[in-house]
Amino acid sequence: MTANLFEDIDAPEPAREPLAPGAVLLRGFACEVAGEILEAVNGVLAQAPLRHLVTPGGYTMSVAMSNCGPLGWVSDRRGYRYDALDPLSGQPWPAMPERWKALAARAAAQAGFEGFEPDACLINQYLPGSKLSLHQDRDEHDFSAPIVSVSLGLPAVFLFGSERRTDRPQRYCLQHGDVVVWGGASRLAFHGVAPLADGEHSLLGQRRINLTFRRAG
Ligand code: MD6
Ligand code: FE
Repeated sequence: MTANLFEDIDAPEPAREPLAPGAVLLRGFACEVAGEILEAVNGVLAQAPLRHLVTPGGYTMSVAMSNCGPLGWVSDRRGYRYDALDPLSGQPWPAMPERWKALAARAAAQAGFEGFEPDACLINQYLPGSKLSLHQDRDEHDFSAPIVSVSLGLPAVFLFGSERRTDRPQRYCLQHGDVVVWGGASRLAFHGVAPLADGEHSLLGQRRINLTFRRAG
């Protein structure tokens, strides 16, 4: 078989930027399906609206959140946890679209985590000024599964440190369509999002939407 230079150009390997052992940034991985994802986001949010959760310490988060899938991440004065019911409605969270699960599994596989089956998808909305303080994702039962994070809309500065809160984090600009996969040795790394800068995105306006897929139960 002759090598075809043009085939390589037509079907490039996604750019894979290692952030740390077990953590990979897949640039533009979700670009092609972004429009379709956003339509489904609107459907989910019509059933389970965005809301500002209160932390156990009594602060109201600047990021607005909702969930879909069998489990949803919630926070209130009693703590952080996953719950099968939306506390606003008392109803189960909306179903996770099959196409989202497939995208998350493909991204995880690209990063070396085969067989990822998310049971929770946290939807985060950032407006200019919204931020997420450094934290670890540690409310899931099983840390062997990675987390897959899809960024849409305005760009954000993602802070990524180590398992020690005191280590100064690295900064990465996450653009529309970028996907971060996070697991293995990095599963408990501290991370956060710097205050969102003003801007206008052609599909999302003055917003950033982030989807994080988890195996929580
Ligand atoms: C965000 N993401 O990007 C917030 N957590 O809006 C997260 O907190 C996060 O991107 C675990 C793994 C990847 C993430
Ligand atoms: Fe997180």
